[in-house]
Amino acid sequence: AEKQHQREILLRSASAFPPPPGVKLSYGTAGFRAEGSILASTVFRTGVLAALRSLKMGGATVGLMITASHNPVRDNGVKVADPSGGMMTQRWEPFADAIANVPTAQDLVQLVFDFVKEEEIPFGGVCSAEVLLGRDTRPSGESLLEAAKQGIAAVVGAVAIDMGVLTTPQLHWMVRCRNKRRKASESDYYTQLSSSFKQLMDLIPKETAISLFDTTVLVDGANGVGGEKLIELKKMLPGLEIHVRNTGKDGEGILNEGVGADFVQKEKITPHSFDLDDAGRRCASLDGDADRLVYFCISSACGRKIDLIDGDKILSLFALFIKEQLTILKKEESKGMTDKLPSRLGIVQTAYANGASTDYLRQLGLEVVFTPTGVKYLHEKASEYDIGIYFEANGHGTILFSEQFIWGLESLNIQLASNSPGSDYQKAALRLLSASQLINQAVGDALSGLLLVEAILRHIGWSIEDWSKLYQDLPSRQLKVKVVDRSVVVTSNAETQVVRPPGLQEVIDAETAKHSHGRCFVRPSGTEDVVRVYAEASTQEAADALAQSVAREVDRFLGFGSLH
Ligand code: G16
Repeated sequence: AEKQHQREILLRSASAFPPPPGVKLSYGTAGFRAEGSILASTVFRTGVLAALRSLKMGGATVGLMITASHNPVRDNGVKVADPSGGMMTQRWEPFADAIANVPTAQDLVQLVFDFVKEEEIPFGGVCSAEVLLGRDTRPSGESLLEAAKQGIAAVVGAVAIDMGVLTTPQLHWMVRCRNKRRKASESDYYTQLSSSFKQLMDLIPKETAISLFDTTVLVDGANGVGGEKLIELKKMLPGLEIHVRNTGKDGEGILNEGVGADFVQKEKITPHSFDLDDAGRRCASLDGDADRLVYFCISSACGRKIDLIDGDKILSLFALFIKEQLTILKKEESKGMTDKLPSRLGIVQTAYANGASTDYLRQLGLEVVFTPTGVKYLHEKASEYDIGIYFEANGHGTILFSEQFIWGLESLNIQLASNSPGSDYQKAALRLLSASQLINQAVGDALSGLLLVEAILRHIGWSIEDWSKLYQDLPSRQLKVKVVDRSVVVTSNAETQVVRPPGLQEVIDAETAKHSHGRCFVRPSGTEDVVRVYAEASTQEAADALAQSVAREVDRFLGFGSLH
């Protein structure tokens, strides 16, 4: 009887959300994305999926976020966060694709019942489920949220909790904390970030604490949710002056249009509201849902041109800091206490990482590994280490600390507090503990990343120029090509080689060979309807020429012939 009741509810609700005809969606790099106007059915169905995921995980809290992050304002999207706070398991992606594309409500019910049986999900009201909902500031978000709620309500026993307008990383953080039975409200998030930031500031060596450090950072909020949240957070951060621009309030501008981390990183020019008066200042840019962060500095003589400090350089800064603390802990004198601390440090990058950054990290003696694009892949790889630092060049990344490492560090801290309180070792241990509380370990988070960068720069006493000079990026260029069907491009080897269509890789190799230090790859985007082209070479002209010639080849193989 319960099953019949469940079947009827699901059928009735699903009938109210027919899928748009002729549209095929894929879960992609970071959930479903398309024009907001066609997504109601997809979001409804993702609501059903999220509730099933919670049931499968014994009623643990799952997250559902409505955002299209860096995409234009007309787009929207939806993705699911697993109980760990990370991305939904990839094992469920085929089901996500299937449920989004199944044509009728009857087919949907059948698909769900088959899946529930296969996955042995307690279905039909025998167990409860909980889904936290969040959305960014996109105008289509409100009605899509309603669709998500109805999808969740169509699963008997499932409860939706609307957390309101949030950054994507805030929602992931809340899911993670709730499942760890920790405080998980938005104000708890601000409290955790601000108190761990203050702890790090208190641990700054005296020599650098008194230096003439510029305490101001100018932040481009991408006209999205990150700006308003940062304004909340900054009230709790004495000693750091954060000036937020492009908050999206009062008609200040359009989400992600000429602003934001994606724009700054791809175009390498100033976002709106930044000009030559800001030359030499420390500037940062968030993306539309504040899961990406890049820094930049306006050089006085060059118009809108900037010195970009991308995800690779943020990663390098984090790696330097962590390595320094581990080196202090592993010094001869403290060996008896620290040699049991598991501390394998791993760095995870993608093919977009600037070659100079990988060289730099390897010169530091660090282990660097590569995965395909997409936080879900980097995160998974980074979690194999005691400390895993991952970043995409576009500014998406974080640091993961294993539970064993944190336990080890906590017990070490207790020992040090009684044996050598206030020693360098104890401070190093405390810095690592504070960093682990400051950085959002659920997912890359521009707000927590910004605070960690600010604390580390202050710790080392570096200006933005010092940081920028850590190594010199190889000139690079990224382009997008509109193609008829991007799914025909298949890549291998962490996306550095094209396997299909046949012949394309040979052409890329031939073009690349024409340039000194040339490197080039193409891959289908998982968030936009384009094929992306990345090229690197020893001069900017050569990187531009390589990217353009390969873009023309992509167009010749797969496109509309518009680049010829
Ligand atoms: C998402 C993913 C990132 C990825 C980016 C671009 O970012 O979370 O991992 O780098 O899309 O992906 P693609 O090149 O496949 O379009 P965001 O900030 O848009 O959520």
